[in-house]
Amino acid sequence: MTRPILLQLVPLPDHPALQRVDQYYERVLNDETQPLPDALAQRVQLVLATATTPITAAFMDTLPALRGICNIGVGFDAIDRSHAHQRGVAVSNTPDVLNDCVADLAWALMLDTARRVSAADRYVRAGQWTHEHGFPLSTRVSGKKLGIVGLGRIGQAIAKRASGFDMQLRYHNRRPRKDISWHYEPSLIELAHWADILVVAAVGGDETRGLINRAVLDALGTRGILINIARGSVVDERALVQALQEGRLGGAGLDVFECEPQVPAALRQLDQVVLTPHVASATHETRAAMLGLALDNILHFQETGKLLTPVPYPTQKSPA
Ligand code: 8YV
Repeated sequence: MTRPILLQLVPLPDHPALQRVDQYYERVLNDETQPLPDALAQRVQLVLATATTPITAAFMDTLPALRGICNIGVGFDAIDRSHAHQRGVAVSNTPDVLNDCVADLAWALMLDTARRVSAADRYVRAGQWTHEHGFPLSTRVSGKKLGIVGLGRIGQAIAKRASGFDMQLRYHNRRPRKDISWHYEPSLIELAHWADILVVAAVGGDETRGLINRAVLDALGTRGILINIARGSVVDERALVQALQEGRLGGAGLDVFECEPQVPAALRQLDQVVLTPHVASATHETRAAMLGLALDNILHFQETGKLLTPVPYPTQKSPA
């Protein structure tokens, strides 16, 4: 009997669960920008993608038998969830398994940007260190004021690590969390005024697009540091570049950008900026766990018709 197709939009490393998935689905690897032969498209029931793969309404409508989209990643802003809802297509992501790795990278960016570790490395490698010429002083992280924009599961993992650095902590969300004792700041601008370091951990998508704008950056100020491990869309990148170039912001540590993998030359030329290529979850352990959870979603869907970690449709409340 012809198995339904699982359309893979990303090459996969080996994983123990793939053997079971292959019992139920024929896996076909294709780029989402390339049309699939009609005879195959008719058989696609599930799509497996990364969190940054654009899954548009037009793409979904090339797959008449589509029943589910499983993301290898926690973000779901690249999926047209309204259209998925209209089509009755279930969507899953891989929450929790990547919280610690993403939080660790947020701290790596904070420490690097404040203490200028990468800049110091470049300085030594360039042979600039001499008896007469020492590396310029940087700024301390311990004991400073940490503001977190978006206290979801990753934001909480970042916040928990602050106690190790004796930092004061406040956060901003659309609404305060009843299960958290940390100080809630209802105003993002006020949080930026208060904070020495502002970490963006909010979900990406239309609701947060351009949330970190010029006014927020100016409130963070000339000695302030912005860290973004969420989505490039959450920060007004043009305003960020201008603030850094004009000295209105002290520094930035960025793992995500508006038009990845393109990073504006203006950002790449700034010495007070630390740049990483969207690697917050990119460890062997975490990517294996993310793939495992995505495959568990597929197997659970095969057995029950439901996904294990479903993403709510836009009209439904997101999980806390
Ligand atoms: C990506 C991420 O999944 O999980 C997310 O939302 O942004 C990352 O973990 C990964 O970079 C693959 O695109």
